[in-house]
Amino acid sequence: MYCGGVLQNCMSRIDEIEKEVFDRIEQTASVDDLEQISVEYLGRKGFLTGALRDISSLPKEDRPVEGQKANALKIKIKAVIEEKTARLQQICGTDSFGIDVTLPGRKISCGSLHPITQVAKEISDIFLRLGFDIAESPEVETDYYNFEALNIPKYHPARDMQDTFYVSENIVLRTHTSPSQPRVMEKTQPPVRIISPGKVFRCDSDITHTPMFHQVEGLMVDKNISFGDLKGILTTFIHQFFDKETSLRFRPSFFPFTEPSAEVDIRCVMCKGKGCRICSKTGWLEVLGSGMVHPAVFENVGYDTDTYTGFAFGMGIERLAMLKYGIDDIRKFFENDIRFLGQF
Ligand code: 2NM
Repeated sequence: MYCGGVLQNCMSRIDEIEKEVFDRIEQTASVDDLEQISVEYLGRKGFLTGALRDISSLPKEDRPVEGQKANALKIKIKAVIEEKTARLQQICGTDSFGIDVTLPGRKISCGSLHPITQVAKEISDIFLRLGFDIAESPEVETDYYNFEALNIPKYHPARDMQDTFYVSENIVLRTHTSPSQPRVMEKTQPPVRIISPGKVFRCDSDITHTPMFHQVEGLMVDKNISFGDLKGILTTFIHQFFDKETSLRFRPSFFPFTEPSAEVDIRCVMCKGKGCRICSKTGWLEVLGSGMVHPAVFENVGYDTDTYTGFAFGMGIERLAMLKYGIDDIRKFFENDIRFLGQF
């Protein structure tokens, strides 16, 4: 029976395609190859598309059977390629958008406390363990609490426009955290044991001074409080904040609000007393000011100076943080460089 070249050709081509296409799919391990096979067989100029087109030249009665066969094959090739593509993408970790889902995730940095906040907390914790409470007060303060109540006289250089930020004639940005102390004493009778951490402001700016910095000041008032109590509390503090081997000395000084007054020095943390640039060759570093509260301060708040005595002290948080961590420029704390801040 004459079967015609076209029919013969077309039927054998579909069978042939079926035979070879699945072998090719089976043998490849690449998504790109699968894409290529898809184009070769199912694309507009593909083998199977060509075979389907040729069906129109078959005898009418054969067309439905051949057409179905070719269409079924087309669907099957498509499904097998899709399945294998998905499997390969899963193995090599690329999703359908080409994103490699096996890459490690990007780190979400969660931030940390500012070193000054950390050191303020460390200082506060030491005094909290020694029985002190925390007393805070306004950053914008009256001339009375910032100076007058603390026995700082009208002509004192600290009150000069050059040193203090004036908001108005009688309102200043506090130059120390001491004003919290007459504020507390006015309202509470002894015993008083408080520390006051916070921001303070002075017209000053160089490598060791910023116009805003932080202080912790402390006050202890009761019957029979002596200079020995001051030495004991501050020695304990220094040994806990630095380390137990740190030597310290109390050096006579002057503050309007204390009498007698003493500065506390520690052995230089850099040269251990040999003398270096950090301690200006003295072997000692000044870390805080202190003294027995001046009777004039007690009179201002209505305390009986025959019954009560007390000591007070003050320290700069930036300075302590710089000494503890070996930081040479105070401005680093305020530049907000994450490479610096992230180290603490
Ligand atoms: C210092 C040094 C010495 C101090 C005194 C007072 C108060 F209110 F009780 F009088 N508060 N803080 C004081 C004493 C502060 O800072 C260097």
